[in-house]
Order: sequence, then C-alpha cells, then structure tokens
Amino acid sequence: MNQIEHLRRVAERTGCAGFGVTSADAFDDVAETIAARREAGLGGKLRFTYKDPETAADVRLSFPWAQRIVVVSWPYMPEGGNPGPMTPGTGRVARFATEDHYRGLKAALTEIQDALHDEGRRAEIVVDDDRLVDRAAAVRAGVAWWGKSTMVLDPRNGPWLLLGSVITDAELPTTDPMVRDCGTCVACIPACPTGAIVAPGVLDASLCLAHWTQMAGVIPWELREPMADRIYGCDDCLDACPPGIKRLADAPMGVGRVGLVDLLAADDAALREKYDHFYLPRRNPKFLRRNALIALGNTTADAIAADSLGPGEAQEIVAILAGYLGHPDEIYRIHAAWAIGRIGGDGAQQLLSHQLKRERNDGVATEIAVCLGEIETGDMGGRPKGRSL
Ligand code: B12
Ligand code: SF4
Ligand code: SF4
Repeated sequence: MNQIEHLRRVAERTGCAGFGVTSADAFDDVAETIAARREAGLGGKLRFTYKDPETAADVRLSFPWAQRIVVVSWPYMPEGGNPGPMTPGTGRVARFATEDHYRGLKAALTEIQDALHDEGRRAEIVVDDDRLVDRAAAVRAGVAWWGKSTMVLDPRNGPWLLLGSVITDAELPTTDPMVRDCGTCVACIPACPTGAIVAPGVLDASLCLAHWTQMAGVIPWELREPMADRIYGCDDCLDACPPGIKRLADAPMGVGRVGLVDLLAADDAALREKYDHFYLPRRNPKFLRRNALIALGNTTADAIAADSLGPGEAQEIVAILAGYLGHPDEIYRIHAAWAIGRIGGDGAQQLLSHQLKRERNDGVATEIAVCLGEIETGDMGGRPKGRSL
C-alpha cells in the first residue's frame, strides 16, 4: 500500500469523516481577506488568526521544512446533542463544545503523525492554531467546500465538522478540491439572529454571538437579548444548513443544557474543571458567569411573560442576580443589572435604585440608570452600546 493510502486508512479507522492532502504553499488570498476584514472592522475583538494573518496563511513561516498539509475532518454529531427548547433557568452550550469533541480529532491526528514518523518524516499537529487557517486547508485538500455561513461542509455531515492538520515534509501526492458549492441555498443568512453573515461567505465577527461568548469585556447591549439562553458558542447558522439536518435528527435531547443557578453558585476551580475544554479569555470563569447572567435574565423574563414560572421561582432567581449586583467586579454588576432590568417589576426597580445610590463606577451607574429608565417607561430604546472595560 502506498503512503497516502496508508494515511487515509488510518484516518478512516480512527473515525475521521474526511481526509485530504494539499501543498504547504501559502494561502495568499486568505491573508489578504483577513487583513481586509480586520481593516473594515469585521474582526471584532478577534486575536487568533487575525493577530498575524501572514503567519496564519503561510505554514512555512512557522515550519520552514513543510511540504504538505494532511487535513482531516472530525464529525461531532449526533454526539454533540440537542439542547432542546429554551427552558427557564437553563443555558445552552453550542454542540461543538458539549464535551471535548477535539479529543477524538487529536487522537486521530496523533496516529497520522506517528505513521509519518515511522517513515522517518517530520510531522507536526496543528489544530485551531494561530499558524494555519484550518478551513482554507480543508477546502484546498478537498475535505469540504466553503459554505455561505463561512463554515466548511461535506455532503454527509454538513457543517458539523471540526478540522485538524498534520504538517509534514513528506512529498505526498495532493488531493483535488471538491467540485461542489451551496448552489442556490441561502438558509444560514436569515437564520442568524444578529445578521452577522453580512454577505454570502462574509462574517462580521463583531455581531457574531459565538465570538462574544468567548471574548473578554462587556457584551454590547444590542446583542444581550439576541444571546437568549446561549452561554458558550452559537449554532443557529449551522442548525439551518440543509446538508447537516439529518445529523441533527439523531442527536440525544437535553445534551448541552446547563443549570444556570448551579453554574452561578460554583466556584472558579469547579468551573475550570467542568469547562476545561472551553476557550475562556485568560482561563477566567468570570466570562462564563457573565454569559450565564445574561441567559438567566433572558430565560426568566421569557418564562414570566409566558406565565410558566412557579411561585417564588422568579424571586429566587432575582436574589441570585442581586448577589452579583453587589459584587466588587464591575463586569458582574453590569450584566447582573441588565438581567434584573430585563426581568423587570417592582423588586427589580428597588434593587437597581438601591445599587444606583451606592454605585461609584460611572460606567456601571450609567448602565443601571438605563435599565431603571426602561423599567419605568417600558421603553427599550435609547440603549447605549456596550463599553470595553
Ligand atoms: C477566528 C475563529 C472564529 C471566529 C470568527 C469566525 C470566522 N468566520 O472567521 C468566531 C469566534 C466568530 C468563530 C465562531 C465559530 N467557529 Co471558529 N474559528 C476561528 C479560527 C480560530 C480562525 C478562523 C479564521 O481564520 N477566519 C478568517 C476568515 C477570513 O475566514 P472565513 O470567514 O472562513 O473567510 C473565508 C470565506 O469568507 C471565503 N469566502 C470569501 N468570499 C466568499 C464568498 C462565498 C460565496 C463563499 C461561500 C466563501 C467566501 O474566503 C475567506 C478566506 O479567504 C478557526 C481555527 C483556525 N485556526 O483556522 C476556528 C474554526 C473556523 N471555528 C470553528 C467552529 C466550529 C466555530 C463555530 C461553529 C463554533 C460555535 N458553534 O460557536 C462558530 C461558527 C461561526 C461561523 N459562522 O463561522 C471550526 C470550523 C469548522 C468548519 N466546519 O468550518 C474551526 C475551523 C476550528 C476547527 N479547527 O475546527 N470562530
Ligand atoms: S454563529 Fe450565530 S451569531 Fe454567529 S454567524 Fe452563526 S448564527 Fe450568526
Ligand atoms: S445553509 Fe445553505 S447556503 Fe448556508 S452554508 Fe448551508 S448549504 Fe450553504
């Protein structure tokens, strides 16, 4: 068996969905695209590949000996689960993160790396790394096609794929790109709750909920309600994607749903252990709690509106939020104030008025005042844009 067939069999045996090989030449167009999008303000607060597009789009700058990129895709559905409908007091984790789905991908890549090492070749694993644009490699290697959501997809799994590569000095034969595209479908574009897919194949990360749930700082006002019950990542443009729908049908119900009260009661060590596979800025669980505060405000407000919250439940939730309203860290105070304001009512008004009197931080005081104004007038307009702290 020749070397590429051997590697393909390793990929199949270890559970990969797709396998391909492309040259290690630079993806010049991608470097230009990232730089242009950053320039146009579409990069949000992204670092990753946006930090140094030249390096991300040219593996030889990091691995000068590179000849080929061996690319695999990893299917994570139906295991990624189905969180089911919004339920009071619970949040939703995007399917790629309901557990460490990267673990299987990395094990498969390690076997491919070992096979190359056995042949005396150099081989480095690169996954979700600042030194390679994974999707561009997958498209050029014929593992997937570029969708209008910016996800890359294959016909069997749709967008429910993670990507990983092994960079090698082995001069393997290359595989051809797929002769496929989305055709006339545009389903992902209106499915995005914030309009972040601003044109086919173009994402404005500053509007993307997946981006904000993973970034530090204050969540912009206008995105807090659309965040709904999301606490990590977002799947709406993937859910809408027809080639992926058959994978959703078999997903176990309830996987990815998280109790928000428990999450907000847990200490840093417990959250770090449980959500070790999440990307949280500076590994700081406060950004996960920030997301949970917003989700608790949204789910509680919706449950009250639908009359589906038991007696005393709303008070219990507001009491938890009130604890965060008095927290020394302003990130908590800002988002707790918003959540309390979103729930509304006399109790919320009293809590916010009380906090406003003792608040010493101007930015937080402004946010509280706007929340109070909304409760008093019922007018949700005039919200300030979120600030970065
Ligand atoms: C930064 C990043 C993000 C950012 C920005 C995403 C983005 N679209 O750029 C944020 C935080 C928002 C994000 C979110 C998600 N991410 Co992410 N992310 C990355 C990361 C680290 C870099 C991506 C990058 O460089 N983007 C740069 C821009 C320029 O790329 P692009 O948008 O794809 O641009 C191309 C297209 O626009 C295309 N193009 C241009 N014109 C046109 C026109 C048409 C019609 C078409 C079809 C295409 C097209 O050309 C451009 C390149 O030249 C990669 C890992 C890596 N190292 O590569 C993971 C990665 C892309 N993410 C991944 C995942 C799983 C997600 C989420 C699904 C997670 C979630 N459920 O919350 C969401 C999906 C959101 C979305 N619709 O993209 C997977 C994607 C796998 C796949 N099947 O595509 C990756 C590859 C990680 C991995 N190793 O598996 N992510
Ligand atoms: S991940 Fe969510 S917010 Fe981001 S583009 Fe897709 S649907 Fe829109
Ligand atoms: S929803 Fe349709 S247009 Fe969007 S990525 Fe999927 S197939 Fe392509």
